[in-house]
Amino acid sequence: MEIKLVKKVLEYHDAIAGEIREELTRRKLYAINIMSSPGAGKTTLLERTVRELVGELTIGVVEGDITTTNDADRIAKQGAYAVQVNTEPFGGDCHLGANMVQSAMAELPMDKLDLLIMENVGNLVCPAEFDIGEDDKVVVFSLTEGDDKPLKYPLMFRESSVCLVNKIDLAPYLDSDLATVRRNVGSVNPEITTFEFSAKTGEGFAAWLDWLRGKVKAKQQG
Ligand SMILES: Nc1nc2c(ncn2[C@@H]2O[C@H](COP(=O)(O)OP(=O)(O)O)[C@@H](O)[C@H]2O)c(=O)[nH]1
Ligand SMILES: [Mg+2]
Repeated sequence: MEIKLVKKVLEYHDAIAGEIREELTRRKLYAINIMSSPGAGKTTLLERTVRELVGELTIGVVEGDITTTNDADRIAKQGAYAVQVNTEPFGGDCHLGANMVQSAMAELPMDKLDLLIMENVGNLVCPAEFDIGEDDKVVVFSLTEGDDKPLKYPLMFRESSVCLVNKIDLAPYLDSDLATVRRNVGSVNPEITTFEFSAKTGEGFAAWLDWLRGKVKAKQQG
C-alpha cells in the first residue's frame, strides 16, 4: 500500500514535469535547473549572468529556497523577472518540485522570455533526483567545498550536462586545486561540459555566457 502511494506521488510530479517540458517546447524556450550545495555561488553567478545578458535576452528566474525572498530580490535588481518559491509551506522540501515550478511559471510573463532559469534549493543531493522540466541540469561547484565532493556526491554530477566550477579567485588560499577538481568531475561524468570562473571577479565568465547564448538560439531555431 505504501509503495503504491509513493509511486503515485512520483508519477504525479513526473507528469507535471512533462507538462512543463511540453510548454517550453511549444514556446521554444530554453530552461536550465541550477543546483549546488548552499553558498556555492548560484545567485551570485545568476546576478552576473542577468547583468551581462540584459538588453540582449529577456530572462525569467524561478528562485527556490526554504524561506526568504532574498535571492529573488537580488535577481530582480539585475533586470530579470524573478519569482520566489518557498518550500516551507510544502514541508520545507530540500528541492524544487515540478508543481512549485509550474505555479511560479504562472507568475512570469512567459510570452516575453528568451531564457528560463530555475535556481534550486541549496543541497548537493536531493535536487538531482527530481525532474522539473528543464532542458539541462547545471551543477555549481565552488573550490571552497573541497575537491573530493564530486566523488562523494556523484549523482548530481552524473545528472548534470554542465559543471560550473566557481570561486577560482580563491584558489591561491585553498588546498583544493583545479587539476584535481577536473579529474574528479571527469571521473564521475566524462561527458560533462565544464566552465571554470569567478562569479565575483568575472574571470572566465565569457565562455559560460557564450554557451548559454548558443543553447537559447538552438532551442529557438529547433
Ligand atoms: N570569493 C568569491 N566569493 C563568491 C563567489 N561567488 C559567490 N561568492 C560568495 O559566496 C557566498 C554565497 O553566494 P550565493 O550566490 O548566495 O550562493 P548560493 O547559496 O549558491 O546562491 C556569498 O558571500 C558570495 O559573495 C566567487 O566567485 N568568489
Ligand atoms: Mg542562492
